[in-house]
Amino acid sequence: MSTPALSAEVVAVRLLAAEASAREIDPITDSWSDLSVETAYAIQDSSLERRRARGERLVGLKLGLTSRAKQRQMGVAEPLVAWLTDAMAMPAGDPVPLARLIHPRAEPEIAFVLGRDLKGPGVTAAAAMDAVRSVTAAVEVIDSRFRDYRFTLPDVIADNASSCGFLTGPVTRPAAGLDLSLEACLVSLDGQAFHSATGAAVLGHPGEALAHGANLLARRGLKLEAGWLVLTGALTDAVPLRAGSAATFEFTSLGTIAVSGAA
Ligand code: OOG
Ligand code: MG
Repeated sequence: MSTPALSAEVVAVRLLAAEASAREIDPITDSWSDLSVETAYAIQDSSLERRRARGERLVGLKLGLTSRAKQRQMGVAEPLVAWLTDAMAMPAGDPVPLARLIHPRAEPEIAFVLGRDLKGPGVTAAAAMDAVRSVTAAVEVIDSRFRDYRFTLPDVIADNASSCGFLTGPVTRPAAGLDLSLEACLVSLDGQAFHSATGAAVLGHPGEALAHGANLLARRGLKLEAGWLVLTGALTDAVPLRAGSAATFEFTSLGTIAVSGAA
C-alpha cells in the first residue's frame, strides 16, 4: 500500500536532512512498501538536483553492490548506480569527521576516469575500457541514512547508495598494461588483515562494472560523461570506521590508501 503523503521530493528532502543532521531514519519501504526502483531513482535525481542547487558539482558515478561480498553483506543482490559530487571528495590523510556521520564504513574500489562519453545500451566491457583515460585505487566511505544499514534495493537507490565520501589513491595509471581482474587489495583494520579480493570480484572485471553502469544509466536515457570519475563498487565487505581506528587498503599496483576516524 502506498502512502499518498510521500512523494519523491518529500523523501529526497527527508534523506538529505538525515544526512545533514547525522540522524538515521527508518527505511522508506517501511512506510512506502510498493516504492519502485524507477521512483527510487527519481528520488536520487531529486537529491542530486538539490545538491546542485546548493552549489555541489556532479563529478561522476558510483556503482554499488557489484561484488558477491557486498551483495551478501547487505542482503541485496542487484547492482545499482548513484551520483558523486565534488562535496564528497575527501582529502587523503585527513581523518574522517565521525561526529558528522551516522555509522560510516570504508570499502576498497577500483576507479576509472573517462576520456570520452559512454552511452548504453549494449556497452561491452571492451568498449567501456576503450573509453577509460586512467585507473586509480579508491576508498569509498559509505554512511547509510537507514537505521542499522537495513534496506531493500529501492531504499538504497533512493539514499544515493549510502554515498558519503570518496578518496582516490596516490597512483594514476593508464589501463593498458594492468590486469585489473588480478589487481588485489588487502584491507586491514588497526594492523589486522580483515579482507582481501581482486578486481575480478566486481562482476568479473571492473570494466564489466563500468559497462554495467553505462547500461543502467541508459535505461533512464542518461550516459557516462568524459572526465567523470566512476567507482566500480567495493571489492570486499566494508569495514566500520571508529574513532581512533585506522583502516588501510593496500593495492598491488595502485598504491595504498589509509583512512582513520576522528571523533
Ligand atoms: C550500499 C552501497 C554499496 C558498493 O560499493 O558496493 C556500495 C551500502 O553498502 O550501504 O557502495
Ligand atoms: Mg561503494
